[in-house]
Amino acid sequence: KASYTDMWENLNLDIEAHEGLLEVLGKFYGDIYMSQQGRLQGMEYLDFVLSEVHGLRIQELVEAKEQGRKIIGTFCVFVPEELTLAVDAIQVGLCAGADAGTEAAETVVPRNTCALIKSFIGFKMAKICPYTESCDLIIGETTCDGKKKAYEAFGEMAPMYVMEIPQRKEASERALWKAEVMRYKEELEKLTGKTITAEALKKSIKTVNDKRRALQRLNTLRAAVPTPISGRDVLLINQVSFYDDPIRFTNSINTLCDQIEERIAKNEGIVPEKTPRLMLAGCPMAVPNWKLPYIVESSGAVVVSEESCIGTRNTRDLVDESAETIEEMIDAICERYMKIDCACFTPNDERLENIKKLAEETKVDGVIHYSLMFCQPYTHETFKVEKALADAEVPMLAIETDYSMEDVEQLKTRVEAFVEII
Ligand code: BJ8
Repeated sequence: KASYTDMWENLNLDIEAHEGLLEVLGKFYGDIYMSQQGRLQGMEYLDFVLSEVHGLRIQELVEAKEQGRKIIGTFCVFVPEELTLAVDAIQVGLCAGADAGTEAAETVVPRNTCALIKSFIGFKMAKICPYTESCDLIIGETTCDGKKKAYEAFGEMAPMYVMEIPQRKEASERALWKAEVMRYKEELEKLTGKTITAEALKKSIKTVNDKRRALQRLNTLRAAVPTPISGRDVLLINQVSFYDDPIRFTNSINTLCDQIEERIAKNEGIVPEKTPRLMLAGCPMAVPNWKLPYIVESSGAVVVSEESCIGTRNTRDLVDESAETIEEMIDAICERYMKIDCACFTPNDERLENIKKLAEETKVDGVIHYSLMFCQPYTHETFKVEKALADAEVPMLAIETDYSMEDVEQLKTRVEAFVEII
């Protein structure tokens, strides 16, 4: 503990504020996670990772930096981890899911900005995120207006690089995306002094695909009736996938999946067979935003799929592994990332098809569409998703909320009423 405090001081964290955050986080985790009955043994790994999320993992990053490796922070699943790994750098997600430093954040971005943006800015301004402070470069991206303008403010506080993300999927925009992927490659090479080789890129494509394959396996297994694992545990797994070492993470998730298979073979579930099954769809839930799954799972339902970037949007598609030259591999990477159905795209009809397909595959009784307050892209798509699901005769409840706990009771009442009618 003492050595961690030294490490946090060296990272220039506000030690007192950081202690406060860890305390709240620990309590929250105890209430939401440790209170669950019949959890799989493999979840102990996730509990350990989370308990050490500001400790051991940060120590690993510090040690990696001492060996000359670079740390890259990201806020969006559009940043190709394959390239980051190919220069032997480490990629970490910086999206934040807690109300912290909000007042400070509101001095540089408007109040009507979504909680996710205010949170990552607040974490930086309050000096409580050791990941942000460890980064050699932070990658922003021109997705929603809120984020792209916030990066202008954030760039005054941290080393930033912004990728241009297309908003449509025509040939001209695909060419733009390829140019941006190449520009990112050059930036990484400049930062690390390394040149990406075909061999390194092939290996990193496999590493990231393996991580996605493990998560796909998990998502396929949890579709069993009764579902073998809680939604909040799977959300945690998805959240940890943005912080942990990718190879270690993949191995742990595959071990967990082996245990899930045993559980399914015995027809055991984490909840009784008749428990209503729900999908959460919409905005990403960054760690420690466990509010909605907890509400759902204490209202007599279980979450069996997350249609979100901290969920299937990030794991559904793989990069084609048959490419041999760097040029072919870059094309394969570009193609895979252009399949992302973020609400920042217009039109974005693939998302509707993907939601209907996932609802069917995971045998849900209903969908909760989740938008963060002031998130224009996802709140707009609420209407379209509702219509598409109505056509497929799947009931939907639309929820708009933020990170505060003030509306928990009110949300619980709405979720309970929804669970009763489905
Ligand atoms: S690819 S979803 S990770 S942009 S909630 S900040 S959209 S106002 S997070 Fe996202 Fe990339 Fe898209 Fe995925 Fe803006 Fe909405 Fe806030 Fe959001």
